[in-house]
Amino acid sequence: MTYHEYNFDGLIGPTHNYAGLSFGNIASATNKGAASNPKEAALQGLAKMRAAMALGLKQGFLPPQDRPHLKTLRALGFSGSDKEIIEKAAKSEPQLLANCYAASSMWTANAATVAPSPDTGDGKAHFTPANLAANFHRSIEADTTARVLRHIFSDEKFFAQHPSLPGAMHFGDEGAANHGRLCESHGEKGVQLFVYGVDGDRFPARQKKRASEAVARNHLLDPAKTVFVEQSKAALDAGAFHNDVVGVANGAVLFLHEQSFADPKAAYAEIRDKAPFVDIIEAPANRVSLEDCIKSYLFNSQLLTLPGGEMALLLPKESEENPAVKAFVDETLSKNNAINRVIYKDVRESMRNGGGPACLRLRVVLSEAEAAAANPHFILDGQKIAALEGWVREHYRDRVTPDDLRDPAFMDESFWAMEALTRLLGMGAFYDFQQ
Ligand code: SUG
Repeated sequence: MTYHEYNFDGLIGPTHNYAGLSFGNIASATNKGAASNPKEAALQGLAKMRAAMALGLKQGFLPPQDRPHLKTLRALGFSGSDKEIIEKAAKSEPQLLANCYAASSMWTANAATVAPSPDTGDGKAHFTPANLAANFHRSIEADTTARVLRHIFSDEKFFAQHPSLPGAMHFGDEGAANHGRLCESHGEKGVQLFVYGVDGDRFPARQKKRASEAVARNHLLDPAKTVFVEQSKAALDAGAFHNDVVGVANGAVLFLHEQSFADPKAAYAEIRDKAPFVDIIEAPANRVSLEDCIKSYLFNSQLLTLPGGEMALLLPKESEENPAVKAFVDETLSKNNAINRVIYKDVRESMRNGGGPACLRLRVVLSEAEAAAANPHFILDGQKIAALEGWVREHYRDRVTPDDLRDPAFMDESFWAMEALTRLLGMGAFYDFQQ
């Protein structure tokens, strides 16, 4: 059976803005209050999807969530018409309103953890939406994410959909951003690598070990093919709020910073034991500092196996602009190892909130039969991506400031856009605001 990796990117929503909501995410804090450009953001995201498709790769997307999330505001005691809810929240709780306006579902690496069918005990592909308990604005994504995943991967013959983990931060789970898979080819049984954190001196850890263990149990993974590794506090405190800021795995390659793991020697030994084929490519700290990693998002790249078997690194422009990082990337390529192609893409609007190319996608490895069972509206071709670009051009603003969130007209525009999207994608009355 032939398997392919599908990247499901988050379609960036019309309320994309910079509200400084994520403690421990340095870009989010630095850009708090800046003007955003949702139209540019969404088009940059779609251009990245086009670049992957041009490489001959399979590309899907997850739709944005409805924001402002009035259901949450109502649950928190704001009442009246939709307009009144926005006005009251803007007046008394502007920060809460900003949380309910976040377009953060764009970072679909945090949507869920996915185990492809070759790795699971029952031969189905398993999905667990992340509870994202560490940040309020993200925790309100989990319900709709579960609905989206069930909508796209609904066939129970092929797909097992789990609820997000209970217990809030006790089982804090951030999805695939702290999870990787090593394999000899996508369709062979792989080794699943879960990275968890322990609170640093400066920043809290979002992913708990017990959460990763629970996901592994639910996904019926083979313990002999599963590795749990602690992230280093140095990386966390430097701003690696998710492990995918300091490392990425694809196929047989683990590409990471020397200071990613708390005990790299022990971690590499276990990984090599369980995945003897692994090729570990490490960036030494004396070549690329953790600070350069966080600024450039070198490891928040997409490491992609191309149809001809080559491996490409899709990096953000910020990596090309950082001399130490660029030199390291050039050297990695010149060494003639498994990574042999580099593409730099501009996703600056997302980067300013701490989300690089890898944050913007959820990897789902599917057999041809599984792909045929998935909802075709969410798997892209040239025509569908052009339709999404047209939708963005028609509905999105090119400038949003914190003050715009107070204006009920912005809410109306966002809901009109989402309404049009549900029509385009045949989703029916899918979102909470349509109930
Ligand atoms: O959860 N930023 C996101 C970025 C997520 C990046 N994802 C991965 N590394 N996989 C976060 O911190 C900022 C929103 C704001 O501040 O307006 C935000 O949610």
